[in-house]
Amino acid sequence: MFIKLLSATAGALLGVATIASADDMSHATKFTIRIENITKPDAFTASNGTKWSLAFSPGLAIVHKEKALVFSVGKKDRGHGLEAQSEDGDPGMLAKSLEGGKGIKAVKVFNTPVGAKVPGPITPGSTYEVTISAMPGDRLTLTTMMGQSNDWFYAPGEAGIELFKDGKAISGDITSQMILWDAGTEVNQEPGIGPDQGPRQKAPNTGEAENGVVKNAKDVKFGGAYTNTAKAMKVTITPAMMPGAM
Ligand SMILES: [Ca+2]
Ligand SMILES: [Ca+2]
Repeated sequence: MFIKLLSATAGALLGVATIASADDMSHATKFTIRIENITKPDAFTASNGTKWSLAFSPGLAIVHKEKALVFSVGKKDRGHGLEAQSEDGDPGMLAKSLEGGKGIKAVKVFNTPVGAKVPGPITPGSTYEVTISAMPGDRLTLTTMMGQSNDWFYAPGEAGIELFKDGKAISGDITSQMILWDAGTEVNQEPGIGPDQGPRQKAPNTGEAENGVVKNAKDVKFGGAYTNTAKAMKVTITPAMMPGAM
């Protein structure tokens, strides 16, 4: 009886401790993330001579503790909203399904370019900015659609980006960690002219179903030409100065 009580008490104490640490964001570091479209207008020419510009869609900044919470490479899309993010540039459903989920600490939507009054994609020269708060051990996943594709999205590897190295907040250019992925949900057409791609499709979720898996776009038809992320965007992260650091 005594042992039972003791273990119940210990369990309760542990429970309390866990909740307290999960909620204790008073020592969190604030980070500002900038996603800049560094392409030029009409920078691309399709096989039929059509010139086109590249844009990136509204997306998400997700702070998480565990790996592979948004997608798994080589696995089918989970049906939680990555499809709408990748095909239609709409992060709303993915945000809703992730919010409050196990291992998810925060989900921030970015949808309004810096200096704009209304939500929209970032066209050449435009930038999204989003702020997050995180603690050592936290990871960051960013998602945004490659606007002239059927189902391609930029994100880091499935594990996310470690926001702290040896307890110190990361800072600077993180573009090299962003990868162009094919969500495996819609059959690819030639970028910039495909009739079922974001800017031209008749309605959201239009196009031939692919029934594929999430793959690095370098391994899919048409993908190879667009996988050098550093030619398309610049992503930087800046931790806020800690109070009293100056
Ligand atoms: Ca595809
Ligand atoms: Ca489509």
